[in-house]
Amino acid sequence: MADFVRYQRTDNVAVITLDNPPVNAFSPGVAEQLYSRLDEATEDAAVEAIVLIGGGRTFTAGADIKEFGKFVSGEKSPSNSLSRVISRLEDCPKPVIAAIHGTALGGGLEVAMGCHYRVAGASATVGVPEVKLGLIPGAMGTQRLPRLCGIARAAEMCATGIMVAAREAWETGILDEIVDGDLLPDAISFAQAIVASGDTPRKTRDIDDRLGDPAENAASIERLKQQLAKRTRGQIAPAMAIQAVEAAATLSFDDAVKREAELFQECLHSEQCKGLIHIFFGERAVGKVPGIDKATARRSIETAAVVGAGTMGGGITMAYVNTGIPVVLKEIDQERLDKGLERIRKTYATSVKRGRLTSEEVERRMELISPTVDYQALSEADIIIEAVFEGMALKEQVFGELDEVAKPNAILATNTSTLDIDRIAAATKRPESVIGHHFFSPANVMKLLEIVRGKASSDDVIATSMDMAKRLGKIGVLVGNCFGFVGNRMFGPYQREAQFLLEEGADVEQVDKVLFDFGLAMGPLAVSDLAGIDVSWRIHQEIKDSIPDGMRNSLVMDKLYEMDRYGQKTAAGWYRYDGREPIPDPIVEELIEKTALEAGITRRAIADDEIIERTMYALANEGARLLEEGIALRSVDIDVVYVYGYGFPAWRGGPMMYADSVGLKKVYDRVCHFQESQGFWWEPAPLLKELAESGGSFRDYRG
Ligand code: 3H9
Repeated sequence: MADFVRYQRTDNVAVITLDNPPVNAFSPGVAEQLYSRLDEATEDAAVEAIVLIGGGRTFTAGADIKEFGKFVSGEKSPSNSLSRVISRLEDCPKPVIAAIHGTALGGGLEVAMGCHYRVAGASATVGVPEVKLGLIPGAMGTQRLPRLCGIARAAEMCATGIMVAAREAWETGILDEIVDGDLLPDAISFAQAIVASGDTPRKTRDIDDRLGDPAENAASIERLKQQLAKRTRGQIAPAMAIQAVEAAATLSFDDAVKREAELFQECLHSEQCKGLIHIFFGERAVGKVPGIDKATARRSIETAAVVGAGTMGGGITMAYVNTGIPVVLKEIDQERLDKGLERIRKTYATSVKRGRLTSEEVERRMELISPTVDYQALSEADIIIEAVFEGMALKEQVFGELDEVAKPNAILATNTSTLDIDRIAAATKRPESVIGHHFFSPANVMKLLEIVRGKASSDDVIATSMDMAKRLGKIGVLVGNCFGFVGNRMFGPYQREAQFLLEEGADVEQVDKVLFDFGLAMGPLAVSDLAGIDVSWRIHQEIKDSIPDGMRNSLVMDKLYEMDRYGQKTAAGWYRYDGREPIPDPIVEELIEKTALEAGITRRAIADDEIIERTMYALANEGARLLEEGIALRSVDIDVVYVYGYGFPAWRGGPMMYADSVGLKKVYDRVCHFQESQGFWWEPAPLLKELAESGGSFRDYRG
């Protein structure tokens, strides 16, 4: 077994260093080795105090998340080695000081709280983010944290998983000292001062004067629960985290630890924990693209240009200037340009109002934008992102013009959400420099960037695009070129089924409510109103000729378009709107009923389960096609696209993981049933059939 824990002595202080790169997670063996090193330090008569520090970039990121799946599947028996070593730290007769740099997270902070004192570098952060994995702190953290910073603050930290900066952690009592100099020598001096004071080591479990006033705690927790009701809708771990922390006030330390263990196990065995861990690793997996690595050349990006100052162009401009990259913003005339700039200013003004930005910061960002109506002004940009209307002819024209003015090594990116990248690239004499950068609205907020590789896109353009996503604070997912790429190609069948269900007897509110309750950020019809019925109609015109004969069409949406009901922007679409508040509209209900009658569709009561099956299995079936065609690299890439671009609940792990959790045999059987009862568009994807018959899963499918 590798050496995960190093030991050395400096004068009368033993320095124990965790050394399990990249983040010193407590992988199998780490806790055991730490235990032995503590024995060694205890037995060494020359040692009077111990400093525990992390090697490399961080203290420790806590338990090894990869291990949890093995416990749940029974492959390994759950280990309590982390708790055992924390108790060993606290019971150590010599003072133990945690020296924290980087992050002390989850089990990492629990280890630090088992130490008698904590010193940290000024840039360190601490937190218990287990809830983001569908868990609660499970190594006595829910009991030690309130003993340091009070029940109210501990409940908030455990239930939200927020990271707390060193200074605030010091102010709330989690840290004892912040050092400005070199961490290790300062931590050693701190340890020697403790020795010199002659104080007996202070156990966190014995601190009983910081829990806070019961009435104030109750009020804070009530407020916290209200905040969480919306933010963590559907999730079980946040409430369990609060329950565990509250036990600190009513039970003895040992009994409360038992309660924490029960709640931790319940979370660990939940589907939600599986889903969230799948997304945690998925977020990191999507950055790994076969054939692209650190050695792949990159193009340097110091300046950008955006063509089109509409909603998308404005959002993309903000995403760039927020990162400090100057942007030339191009429109066809001054009026549109002014309107676009006004929209950007308005968005920033809202951030100032909410206290998220200062007016000075807004001015600094606005100064990074150079508005222009002249194509020549784009000639110095390292990357140009086109964000004009969704129409092939217009995009071809724009790329032809960009080809004339852009400098030789510039990346030419299109923000198209559906169109053929290769055709757009063919409008230039440099298709290797053309790539899709599909942002999601609002582009300055949404975390997903679908990076669409054309057949000629060069490796350095792909690698630079993936890096650029990170610089913008986004998650870049590389996908292949086809109509709608990953996200919108799947969204087509999903929307189709939602709209067919209306014609068959469901109402707008029912469909949206069922899917909202399933966990989606918005129901499909509310999304359609937000995205714009005119936009969907325009896309539909682009692909009309390629729709197979006999394909059933969603009839109502075209009629809404003809009635100028474009959604939120016209205050009427599937709903009518009072501001942004959707209100069910009897006119739409009548329209649906009339349309169904004319089409000869007999309406019936639609069960909620059918709404879930028809929409979710439509997603999974199309996702299976994307996988077998290689448009998506892995099923988790699809899941990440849906969680970060389409408001799919992360705790369900994304649509492919959801299908896996239902069981592909069942999904396949239902898809076959819908093919018989609905029509040929439900034909099962060959990959779905193959995996259903072989007992496989999307998750384990490797192309
Ligand atoms: C816990 O502690 C439970 C206990 O309460 C009770 C137990 C009984 N385990 O994010 P990065 C990997 S639950 C395993 O790209 P950064 C990560 O997958 C845990 N692996 O770097 C990646 O691998 P690869 C509570 C982990 O600098 C590599 O490390 N702790 C773990 O942007 C680099 O990660 C958390 O939830 C882990 N714990 O960010 C902390 N952490 O190179 C989760 C990371 O193969 N971690 N990896 O792709 C984080 O938030 C970030 O990773 C961190 C570093 C901020 C630490």
